[in-house]
Amino acid sequence: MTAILPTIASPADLQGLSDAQLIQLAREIRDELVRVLSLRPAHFASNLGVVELCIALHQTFDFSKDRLIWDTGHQIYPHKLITGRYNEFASIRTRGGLMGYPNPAESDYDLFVTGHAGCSVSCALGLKAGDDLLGQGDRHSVAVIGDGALPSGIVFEALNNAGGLNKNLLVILNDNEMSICPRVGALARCLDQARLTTFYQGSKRQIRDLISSIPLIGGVAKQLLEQIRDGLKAFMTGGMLFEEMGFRYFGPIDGHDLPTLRRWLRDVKNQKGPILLHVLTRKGHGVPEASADPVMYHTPPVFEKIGPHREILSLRRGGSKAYTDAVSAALHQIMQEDKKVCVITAAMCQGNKLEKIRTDMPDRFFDVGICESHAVAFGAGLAKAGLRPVVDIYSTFLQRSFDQIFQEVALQNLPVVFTMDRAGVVGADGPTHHGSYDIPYTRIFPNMVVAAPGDEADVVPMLRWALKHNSPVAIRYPKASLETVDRAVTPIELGVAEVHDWGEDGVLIAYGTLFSACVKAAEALREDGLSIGVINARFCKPLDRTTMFKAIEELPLVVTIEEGTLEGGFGSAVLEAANAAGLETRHVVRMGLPDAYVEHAERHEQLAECGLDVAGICAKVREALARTRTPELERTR
Ligand SMILES: Cc1ncc(C[n+]2csc(CCOP(=O)(O)OP(=O)(O)O)c2C)c(N)n1
Repeated sequence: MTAILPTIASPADLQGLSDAQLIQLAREIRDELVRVLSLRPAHFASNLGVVELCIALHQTFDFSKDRLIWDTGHQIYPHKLITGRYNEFASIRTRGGLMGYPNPAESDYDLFVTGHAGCSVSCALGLKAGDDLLGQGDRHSVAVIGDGALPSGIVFEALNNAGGLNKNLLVILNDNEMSICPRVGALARCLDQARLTTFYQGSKRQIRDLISSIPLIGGVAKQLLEQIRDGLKAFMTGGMLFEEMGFRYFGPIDGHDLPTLRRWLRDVKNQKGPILLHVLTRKGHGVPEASADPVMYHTPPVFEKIGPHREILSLRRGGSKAYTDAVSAALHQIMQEDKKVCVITAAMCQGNKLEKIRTDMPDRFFDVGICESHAVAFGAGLAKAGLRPVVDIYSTFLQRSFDQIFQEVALQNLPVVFTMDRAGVVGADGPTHHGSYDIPYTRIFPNMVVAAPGDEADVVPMLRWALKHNSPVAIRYPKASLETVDRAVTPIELGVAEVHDWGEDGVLIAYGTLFSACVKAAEALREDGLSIGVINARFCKPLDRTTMFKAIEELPLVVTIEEGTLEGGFGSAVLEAANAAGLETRHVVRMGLPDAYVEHAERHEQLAECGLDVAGICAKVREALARTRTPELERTR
């Protein structure tokens, strides 16, 4: 049989294909997903689940002019495969290769670079309103959103706005009953109810047929029948919520049946006003192990495949322990000891490795869904009630809660602990997922304590310390394997840095887990005959002014190092404090993430690219010393 997928240069090539050929194409797309994604961790089950939906959408609409937004964007691989990127697909999530998310730089079929959940309906509605204003009202606008992303607050803001504007907008609810973990909350129950009532489609058609088959009734009688129909429809489907918000609700329909999908898409395509089409899919569809365990196969480790039915032989699990493991284990231990400690996750139980806490202490474990803003305000409520909440959210997703960190937590000075995982560069997920900005966005608020463990040895004491402290504390740590710097660890004290080594030619002040790279760099520089000290800063706020100022006043070179943006970060905090104290700071050099988006690649490649590996730190010290030792500078010092 000749392969079809390699012949699809653009969605236009789908048009001449028969149903049998389209079913073959779906099979080939799944085979390609299995082939490439067995080689590296990537979003797997979600992509397997949307193959038919993706084909049907591209057959029904012309997205070279119509608008298509995949919410979050992690399920965009089939779309990439049929929008001209088949030949590059094997490069996905590698340095210089395709991004694992939508990327307009790759294709006109991708409209926004995304990776955070919940904005599809807003963006699709904005595009529709913009196109209408610019006289391009014939462009259709479609948002595809999962049932995991649906409960995000912003989605309801968008639905509300769309219902009010009454724009022609198609929202496709891709309901696979899963977020990364099983979906949670009341909306989940509402969608479950809709699943149970698939007979509704038939009933509706029967009622519609009945209405149109009674030509003699008109006016009031017809209106009455229509009202009964609408009432029945809402009652039977769980679609009531959407109907109340001004959407017309259709479905639920089978999202793996191509002809059905196409028929419904064609049907709703030219209807007026906001439409919600409820599509039922199965995460991991087509790979038995993935559909049986969609949590594991959301982003599985490297795996081996066999057989005609894509059975997965084995997963390469394991690997070294990460900071996430250390934090979740410490939290578990502390929660066993102190019944006031609670943990809140925003749909990242698996990513944050909180499963054991969820099982062992379900009453103090809260998965609020992909609702980071709510998670923080909810944590504030718990704290106000007298509990000790830990809000465990990735640095990048906590950005969603900026205002709640300010108002509900910092302004009230409530003892909420933020554990900010994935702070720093994260590797293959790329710019949407790097935790680049948490230092600036937490350190600007009065009352906040902003801290970072220097290594594994700091993790437990810092967390214990934070949970005894009576104001908000934000603790950051990266997506990295645990490292320990060999030393006599000093106790955690508010605003006190740990001086590992003082040095004569200069000092490296590490904020966070680059501490270990700094120690290695100092050792390497010793071979150049340089005496470079290392300080484990531990706190960005309050800053250890005594130690920082002593270093600045006494040493010829001070290098601050952080795995966060240089704009407003730890180095900036040091410079601001030194400036306020009237210190000379020309020999203070800052190292961190650039004022640019760091592309997807392996984490070690990104660190090297940003000069934040051992070689980069050494190079910076040599370069800075060469500069500070020029006669010109010597004179002015
Ligand atoms: C703001 C935000 N929080 C958390 C995540 C992490 N995340 C990625 S995909 C996902 C689940 C999405 O579920 P759903 O929308 O139902 O899509 P599915 O994977 O089931 O197709 C989560 C929680 C994210 N991308 N963005």
